[in-house]
Amino acid sequence: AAAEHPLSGFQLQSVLRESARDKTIFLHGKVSCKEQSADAVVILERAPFQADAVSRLLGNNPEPKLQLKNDIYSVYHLNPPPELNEVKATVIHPATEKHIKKYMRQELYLIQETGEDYRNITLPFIESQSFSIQWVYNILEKKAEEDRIVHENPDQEVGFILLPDFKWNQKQVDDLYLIAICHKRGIKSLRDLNGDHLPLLKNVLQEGQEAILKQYGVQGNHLRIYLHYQPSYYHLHVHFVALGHEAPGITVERAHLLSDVIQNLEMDSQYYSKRTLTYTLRSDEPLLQKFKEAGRC
Ligand code: M7G
Repeated sequence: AAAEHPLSGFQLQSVLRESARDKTIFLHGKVSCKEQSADAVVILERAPFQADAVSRLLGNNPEPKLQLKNDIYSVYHLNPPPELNEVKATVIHPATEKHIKKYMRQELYLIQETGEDYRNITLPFIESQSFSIQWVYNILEKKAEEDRIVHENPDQEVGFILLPDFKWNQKQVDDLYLIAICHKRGIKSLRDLNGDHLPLLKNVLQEGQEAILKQYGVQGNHLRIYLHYQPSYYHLHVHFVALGHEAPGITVERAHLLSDVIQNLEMDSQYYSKRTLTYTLRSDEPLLQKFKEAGRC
């Protein structure tokens, strides 16, 4: 049975992190399959409420249990019907050490990476790593998630694919989350962008907003559209997230608004190869070690 889906053979090793506020738990486990055992990361998340389903939860609830009543205040426990009690499970299997560490809560350090630091420390480090972006190529080559594509501009220089991020269950637009993945290969991150990429970036901004309005009825001024630096995956992609949704990774030191990126490149086409970029690294990240060795933090 374990071969059918990795959840059935999952044996818990440790809780990497949990958040009562976000209703999520991050688990590290082993999955045994054909006498082999591989690491797995499983993220469990309670689904957000859908406005159109709450009347079923309130009106038809057979036996709400009263917990507390005081003056005009009362608290009940409800028993939701199964379809409103969904738990989303994201599975990474087989998971690498880097996946496991990514979800572990750890002390953070702020790095101020100059253009020179990037060329001397960060770039050689990224190039020495083999963190697979096969999932990105699968999307671009229509080998995976083809049925989920919301919009495509097929041009290999200035085109991209827009599709739901796997963080989003697509059931409500409150936590809408899509990613635009550019067709052009070799643009690792924000650092590689220059004035030549403006047509690509403008297409992503313009066509991405239009497609989301058409498909989901969400206006561009209700979207937070940004790139991460550092990203987890070094192939250029842009996050499109509902403005009201506090997605992980929208901190000031990680998210760079696409509209700002475009303006900066319009003012100076070499902007991102020159300026100091600030970001955090976790205490066990090898890149932090490289900065320490170079006496840069
Ligand atoms: P990132 O800025 O490189 O790193 O974004 P982050 O994951 O630390 O934010 C990559 C984005 O791609 C994230 O929002 C992921 O949730 C999303 N993502 C990752 N994978 C492996 C997949 C996938 O297989 N399919 C889809 N649709 N999205 C993914």
